[in-house]
Amino acid sequence: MSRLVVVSNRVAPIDEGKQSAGGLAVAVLAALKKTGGIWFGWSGDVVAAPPSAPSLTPVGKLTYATLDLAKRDYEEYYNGYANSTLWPLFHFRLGLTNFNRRNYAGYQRVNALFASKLAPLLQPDDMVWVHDYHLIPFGEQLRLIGMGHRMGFFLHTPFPAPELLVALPNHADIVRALCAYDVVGFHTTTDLRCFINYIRFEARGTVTERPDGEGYFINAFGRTLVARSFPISIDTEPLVTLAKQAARTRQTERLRESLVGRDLIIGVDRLDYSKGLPQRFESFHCLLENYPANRGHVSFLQIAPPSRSDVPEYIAIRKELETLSGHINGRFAEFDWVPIRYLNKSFTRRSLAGFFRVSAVGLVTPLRDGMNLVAKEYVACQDPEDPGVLVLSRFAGAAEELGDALIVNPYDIESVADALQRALTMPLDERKARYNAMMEVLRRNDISVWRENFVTALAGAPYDS
Ligand code: GDG
Repeated sequence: MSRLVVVSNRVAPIDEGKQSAGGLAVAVLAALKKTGGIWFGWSGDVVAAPPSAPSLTPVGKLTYATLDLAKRDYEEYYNGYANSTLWPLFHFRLGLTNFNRRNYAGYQRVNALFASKLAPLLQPDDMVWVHDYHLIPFGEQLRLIGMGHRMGFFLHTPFPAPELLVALPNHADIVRALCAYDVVGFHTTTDLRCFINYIRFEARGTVTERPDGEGYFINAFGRTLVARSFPISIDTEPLVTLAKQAARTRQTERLRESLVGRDLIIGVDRLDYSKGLPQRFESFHCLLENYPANRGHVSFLQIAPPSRSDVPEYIAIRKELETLSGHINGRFAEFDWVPIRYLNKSFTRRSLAGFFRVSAVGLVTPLRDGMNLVAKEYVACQDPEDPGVLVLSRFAGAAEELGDALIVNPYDIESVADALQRALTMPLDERKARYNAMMEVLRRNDISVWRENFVTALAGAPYDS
């Protein structure tokens, strides 16, 4: 079996006892443990003079290989091109997309630097699996220095419609870099279609459906590769078990007691403008305006740990949410009831599982999201005998699979309020039917299926010959 080498922007050596490991880390680790290999990327540290070689931490058959970033690289590559150019553009937010040549050069420079540091660690038969928008040029850079390995890339964000992508000054370079991989994976068929449309109509490449139906052969920029959707998922069964246990913890009990018979709506998101939080707060406001019987009887718990706090747009959205929650609470709160509980901090996975289980409604309303794992986690954490209802944005990748949620348009504030009212009053039979249908999907496609499908597609490379 070939060794797997995983490359992602952040590598956090995982303390397995810790509850905070996210789904991706769990999935990647399981694969790495099976095949042995390397997990390579940024350490998360910014230093004045980064060491020239990666720091290597062997754990069994797996080696963590991490590099520190210089301040300038952190600014140009990470805060700059990755998070101020590609992230907003890939989330269809042209108005928030900042472009300058300095950041683009920094992005290319760090990708080339990282590729040159990984190359000496590679063995001939290794498969290299690169993750996310920070590292699109990584594979091309590896090829430029003579690495002929099988290389795959998975995009965790949406892929933008070509009409938006062409606004990026170096769009052709970015797509050419994607075509340096042997397999390019997206969450949804919508993302895949956007990529295919770019290849057909902008790059003038050819696209042929694979005879086995598993994606498409792409011929472009002098290469042949496979493009396919691989909807990421969660570690379903362990989460079901965790939620059952978490239902009885002291913390979950305290949350339940604090509700004194009221219903809880829950949202859990990184504090990011892609998650539609202002619109979500407005929708809850609208629920209280249009359905006044909910006043004093329904609370909304929004957990939003801060992220990317150095980027101005993230500072702005934080302020906006503070103003909005203050305004809504000021308007409706009573001496014994606060409508919005807005928390800028993170909780353990166990705590979140307990909170999800207690909540009558999971409110997941991104304006655009690659998949959105919270939607899937909320469903998996429900009590099968008395499940809550998921209200889900049509613009989350998860909506392609979770059609039994109440699907909403997050821009349409009043219709989201209507959906919340419907969720809060939904009969048990309907709640169960929807829950069972969604659990069927989550059991069929869990995180191991996602990982196996991608690794199998990569093992079949090269597709050139
Ligand atoms: C990107 C894409 C795609 C959140 N708060 C806490 C916490 N979380 C966990 C959630 C979930 C994860 O973080 C967030 O995943 P999402 O998928 O919802 O969103 P992004 O962070 O934007 O992820 C997204 C994903 O990559 C995977 O490809 O689905 O579209 O944007 O697991 O539970 N975990 C803990 N405490 C918190 O307070 N422990």
